[in-house]
Amino acid sequence: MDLIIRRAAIQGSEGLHDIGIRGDRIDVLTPHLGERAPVELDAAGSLVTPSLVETHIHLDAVLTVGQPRHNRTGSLFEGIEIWGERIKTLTHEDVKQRATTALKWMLAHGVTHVRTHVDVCDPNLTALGALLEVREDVRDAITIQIVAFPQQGIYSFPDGEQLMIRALEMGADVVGGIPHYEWTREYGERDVRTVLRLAAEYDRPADLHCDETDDDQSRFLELVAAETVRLGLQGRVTASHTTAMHSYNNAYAYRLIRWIRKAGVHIITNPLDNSVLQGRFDNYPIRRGFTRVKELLANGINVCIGHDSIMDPWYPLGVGDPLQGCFVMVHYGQMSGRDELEMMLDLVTSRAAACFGADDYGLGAGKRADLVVFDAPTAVDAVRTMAARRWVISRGRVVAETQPARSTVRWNGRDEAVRFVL
Ligand code: 17E
Ligand code: FE2
Repeated sequence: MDLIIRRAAIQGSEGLHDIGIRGDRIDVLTPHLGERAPVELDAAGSLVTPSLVETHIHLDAVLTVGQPRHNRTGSLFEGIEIWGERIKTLTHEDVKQRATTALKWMLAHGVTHVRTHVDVCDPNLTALGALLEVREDVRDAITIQIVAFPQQGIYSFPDGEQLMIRALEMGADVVGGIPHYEWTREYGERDVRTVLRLAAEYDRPADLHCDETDDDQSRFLELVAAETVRLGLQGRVTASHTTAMHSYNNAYAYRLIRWIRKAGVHIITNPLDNSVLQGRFDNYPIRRGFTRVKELLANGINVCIGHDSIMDPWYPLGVGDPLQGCFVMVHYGQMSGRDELEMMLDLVTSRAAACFGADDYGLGAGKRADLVVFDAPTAVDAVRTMAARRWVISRGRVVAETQPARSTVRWNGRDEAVRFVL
């Protein structure tokens, strides 16, 4: 063995396990591994999971908060306006530097797979050029998928369709879209049809920003599902945000959810951004503008959580930790039932990996050794305490390490450690 993780708690298994890693693969999981390895990590009863998968982030925009100005209304639309100004001053180095910094933050939180949108509404495709290089630079630790994302619309921006095609020719991995933001309903329909046609023609997955609005009349997801079925793309298509679903009437939502299931469309919800972006045009009571995660899951649809933004025109906070999305979702989506809490981590691990199409992912012999050791004994504790990622392993190598904070209280004249676990 090259690396052994000892005394790991594993979701769904009784007792502790040793995990033996040879090269970039998990070789064996067993209660006790007799042999030694040059690197041995003692999980000491802490949770070990497959690494985290970030399915939705805008790496071209990360760390631009306040440039050239802050978002005063907090709306998605002001965010897009500000970004439309900032994109004009993008340089290759600027994008590479910010994206790389954010990727390091994510890696330290256990993320080894990242799907990033990159705005292609730029005749120079500056950000795309930079992120294609970043994708290669980080390949040994992080697998990146780049989505050609038409932020201003495919038909509401000059030569939008040509830019999408150029981006795919240059090497974008995934076809993006934004039907609800196109100038008209008809342009929005063309947006969806084009995205899925390109996905079929170029044999790439599709991931559209879809119905990210509080407008209950924004109903492009049904067309995404229909075109997915018509073109035989089941399992290869993702709809991100889908916040309008919050506001649909129940009869319509019922029908739509059955249709999404039939089409095998993955749904990505972005609790961090959408908790602050949605409902900005409401008087009290203010809608949450959150897609129907409970119902989607109950109907067998694959749902995962994306971060969306780190310190950009849409969301001024963030440290690149997918667990923050889980934490907010528990509250905002009222997913505090015991079963819900226990599966929350899956929305940034196994479910996210299914959406991403990650190869050889999981905790089993023969799978790639992409793993996280949490400073917490269970998945619920990990989300509750936003536990430090003690070690992150990518392709069998330790790529990040965190020293957890240790608290003591002075209690009756003595120092006493406080661990925040039962
Ligand atoms: N662009 C968009 O259309 N929606 C978002 N939530 C972000 C960028 C972050
Ligand atoms: Fe997004």
